[in-house]
Amino acid sequence: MTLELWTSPTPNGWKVTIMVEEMKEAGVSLPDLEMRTINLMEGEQFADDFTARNLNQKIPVLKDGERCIIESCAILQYMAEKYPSSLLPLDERKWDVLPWVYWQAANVGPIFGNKLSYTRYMEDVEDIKKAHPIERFNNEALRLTSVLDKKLGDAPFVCGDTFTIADIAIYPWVRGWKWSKVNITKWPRVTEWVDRVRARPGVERGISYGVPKEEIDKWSKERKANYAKSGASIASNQSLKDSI
Ligand SMILES: N[C@@H](CCC(=O)N[C@@H](CS)C(=O)NCC(=O)O)C(=O)O
Repeated sequence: MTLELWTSPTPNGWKVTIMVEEMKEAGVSLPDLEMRTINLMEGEQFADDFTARNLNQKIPVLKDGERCIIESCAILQYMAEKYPSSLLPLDERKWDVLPWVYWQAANVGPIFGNKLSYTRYMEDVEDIKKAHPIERFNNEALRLTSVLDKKLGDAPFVCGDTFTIADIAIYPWVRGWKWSKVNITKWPRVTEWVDRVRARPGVERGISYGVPKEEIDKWSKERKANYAKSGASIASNQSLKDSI
């Protein structure tokens, strides 16, 4: 049965495309995968066909038969459990990994995401109104980076010697530190981990989804402007409704 992934080239979207490519690297034979890029700037996430798959109207969403799985980290866990590999142990050792996937979903994504929004996407908001959220989200992003540094210790990956879905969940937000202006360079173990994860062929293919090869790590001016425009349309209060 074909898997259908509706996604976009964004940090939450890249988690799943990295997962797909890392599963291939781990020797999993996946069913056919049909990918559809959702244009967030055009508001395709609010269309009826998208809402039927994800009431929360956000990418990514995976459809497997009649089941739609929403939330990037739930998709990582779903795929890891359905197609076993080294990316998640399925015995009790999974509890060394899953809490760090939840940690990402509850902390790293929202905090780095909010920092990014206030730093890059809210040009129309006066600086004085942005100062407090920028400071707060920046400080919390730095605190989370220091937690990641401690968790890594001297190990190559978040949960020890093996690359797992915890690395896949955390990496896409942390790798964008220059774009979100969260200065992680005080923690060399974190920057080395970013480089180590980036060097994996599966990660390279996963993050190149929707991005030309020469722009994977260094966006052109046009791409930056496009992301800023798309981010601004998402960050604007117009897209916040009190019902769907
Ligand atoms: N917690 C969700 C967050 C999903 C999310 O915020 N996706 C963004 C793109 S990275 C989105 O679809 N934004 C569109 C919008 O807010 O209208 C997950 O991890 O899947």
